[in-house]
Amino acid sequence: MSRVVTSVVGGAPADGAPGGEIASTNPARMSEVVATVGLGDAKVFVAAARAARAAQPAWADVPAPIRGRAIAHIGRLVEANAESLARLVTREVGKPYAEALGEVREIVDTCDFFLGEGRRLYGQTVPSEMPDKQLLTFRNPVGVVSVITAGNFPVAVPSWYLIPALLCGNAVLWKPAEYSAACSAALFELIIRGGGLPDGVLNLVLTDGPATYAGLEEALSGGYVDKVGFTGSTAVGARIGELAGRHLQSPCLELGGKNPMVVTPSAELDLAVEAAMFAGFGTAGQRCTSLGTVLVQDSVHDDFVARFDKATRGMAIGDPFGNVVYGPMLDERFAARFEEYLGWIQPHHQVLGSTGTGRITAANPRAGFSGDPGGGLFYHPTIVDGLRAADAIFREETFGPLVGVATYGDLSEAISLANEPGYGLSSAIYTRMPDEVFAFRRGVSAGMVSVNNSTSGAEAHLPFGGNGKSGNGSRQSGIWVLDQFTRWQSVNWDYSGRLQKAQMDVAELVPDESYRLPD
Ligand code: UN1
Repeated sequence: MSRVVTSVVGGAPADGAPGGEIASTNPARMSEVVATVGLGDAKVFVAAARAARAAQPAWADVPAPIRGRAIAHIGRLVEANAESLARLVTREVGKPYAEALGEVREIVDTCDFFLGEGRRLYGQTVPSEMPDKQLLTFRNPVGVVSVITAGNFPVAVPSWYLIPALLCGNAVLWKPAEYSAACSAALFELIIRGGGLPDGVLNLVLTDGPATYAGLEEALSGGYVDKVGFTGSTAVGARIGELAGRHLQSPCLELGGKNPMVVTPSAELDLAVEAAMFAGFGTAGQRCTSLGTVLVQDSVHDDFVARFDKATRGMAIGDPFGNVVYGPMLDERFAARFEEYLGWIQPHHQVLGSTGTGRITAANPRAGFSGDPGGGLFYHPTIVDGLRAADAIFREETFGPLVGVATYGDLSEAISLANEPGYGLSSAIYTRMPDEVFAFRRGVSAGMVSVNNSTSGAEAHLPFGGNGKSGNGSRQSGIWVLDQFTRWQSVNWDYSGRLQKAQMDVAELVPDESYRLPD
């Protein structure tokens, strides 16, 4: 069944499609249209920001524990609709159904965490340096938050922004990826209905990249947006950061990754192989936390690569409603870009992992493929061994089912290779040695470190975010994201009946500095 989706501004669906109409298709069966998307233009973006601006003060007046109740109800409604939302995720972006269910679970986990935050959202009472004076801190909502998200996690990652932003008393406009518009419209509906949200508190904006940028620029200049959250590529994140910076705002940026996994001689190799497969090829390698390069110590390289190659050749790929490790690419533009990355393979590389490279077709088959590859955007898993630090495949994110392998001698070399590409999102180390764990944790530039686990699969209540080309140091999830969606206000209250001047009118106790203990 195909549906029609449009922007929703101030509670009303936007008229027409000033930005044009596009079809969001099933990447496993490109002939199947999942939704017809009526795109808005920059004006729609600005109208949504203004609607949010108008709705925000009344929303901030709703007591935080009551906003927490709204989040609780959203979580329950998402849970009640988990299977149909997961099916839609699988149909629209091709994520295997088990993973899609996990993605929906992540929304519920996020709601479960923040429903209680409505009863906390603590400030502090702080002692003053003067008598009859109290110091207090309050968290105030930022105001209007504009959230721009990618389609590889079309519902979970948006919830990391939307749920805490709403809980904190902000109004939001959400611009999801066009190719996951049906999933976004479904989540939007669940949040609005589950939360009983007043019109304008959450707005949905469906625009393409240029209209989004133009709309954001205008909304920032007009003073209708106070905070930007963006998940997507490093290149676009840099532009968004530049734009927000011009308005003295620090955005919450969650960008790309070139996530390393270090395999040391003490590693349990089969466990490391299993993790490399899940981290490298799960979601067809299209997570920001996907494994980029395995850094294997010289002495275990051949053994690791032989096992990794064998396991990858045996991996199930195909229909995402089946029992597969991965299905199709998200969308045609990701498939096209992945083909460019495959063009970076050089003669000094050894390509392993499948019966071919590139798109899986009848003429370029993958042994054991489940279903008919013809109509979908399915790609061979590709292991590229023999990477050198100067290679593009080593240095750049290669969003798709491609894992590089390089070797190292000692751990300090592994750490410097891990940091070399300049990203810093996730990382992993396989070892049994505690000293190696702590040396790696300390030396790696990543915001997230897994020990004997995959680079992907972060839990919903730990700080999530990166450094360097992966982000500007902002963190999502758990208590840490509250600092993105609130601003601290400090209050001092003097009831002494006189003007007490800080630093000047303070009592001084006189120490006897010359005192020494008798021998
Ligand atoms: C992303 O790819 O943008 O840790 C987020 C993970 C997921 C989130 C990934 N929970 O892989």
